[in-house]
Amino acid sequence: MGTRKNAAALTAAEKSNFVAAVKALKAQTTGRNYDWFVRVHMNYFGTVDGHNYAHMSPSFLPWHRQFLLELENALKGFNPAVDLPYWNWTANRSTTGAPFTSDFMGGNGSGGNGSVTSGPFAGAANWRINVSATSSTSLRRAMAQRGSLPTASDVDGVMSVSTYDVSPWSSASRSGMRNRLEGGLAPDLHGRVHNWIGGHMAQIDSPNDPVFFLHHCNIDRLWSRWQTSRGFDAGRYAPGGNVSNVVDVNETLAPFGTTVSSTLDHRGTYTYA
Ligand SMILES: [Cu+2]
Repeated sequence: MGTRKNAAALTAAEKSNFVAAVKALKAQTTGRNYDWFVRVHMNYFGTVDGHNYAHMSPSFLPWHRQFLLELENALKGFNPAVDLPYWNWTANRSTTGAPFTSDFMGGNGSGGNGSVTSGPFAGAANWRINVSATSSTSLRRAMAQRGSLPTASDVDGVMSVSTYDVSPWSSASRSGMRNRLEGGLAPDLHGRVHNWIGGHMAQIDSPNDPVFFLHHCNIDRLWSRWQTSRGFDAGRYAPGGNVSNVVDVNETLAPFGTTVSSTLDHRGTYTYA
């Protein structure tokens, strides 16, 4: 059983182990390597076979939960002690503090939307962008230029919404927790953070930036917090069935082959510290 920790609380060894495993997955040349995860996120950004599996739909949360779990398992193949850390952006709000330190995620891009200049992912020689919506071969960030990070009271407001999701089950849903957490509805906890980092994080190939996984781990932690107070059972997901083109609780999350219901209770696989 894994324990996912706050990135700001990791030891030096935990940080270097995580970076080493991520780089080993990037260097893997076959199978589900790092770039496979980038490609899957790009391919599933919009509609596939009539379903919005990954974004702007109820299955945004279970799809990304499974996406993270499969990457975490791949990292554990290199070092079983590695767990995904989460970035709590309500507490760590600086472009130079955790997790953006030179021993972990590295810092900002240079200039307006330039290449990251510090840390293990700076420059194409250290971290080459191979699968992308744009032509840059080095990781780019443009931090703190677009919008602001959500606050703890923004989070509390979303956590207080008891309905998981509502029709039309999209970015047009006018109430429900999921759309407020994902970003179609204020206060938009998830999308704002992508835009605040900018660069690759603001594109459909956002997993090219390893901080993607720390951000989504925090989104998953917030869903887990919501589930902790309301239940991990299938009845706390919606829709329960028979909505065409929407992934209901018993349907399969492509391309993973797991059902939504199998992702709901993660407590036998990992917990949050
Ligand atoms: Cu995202």
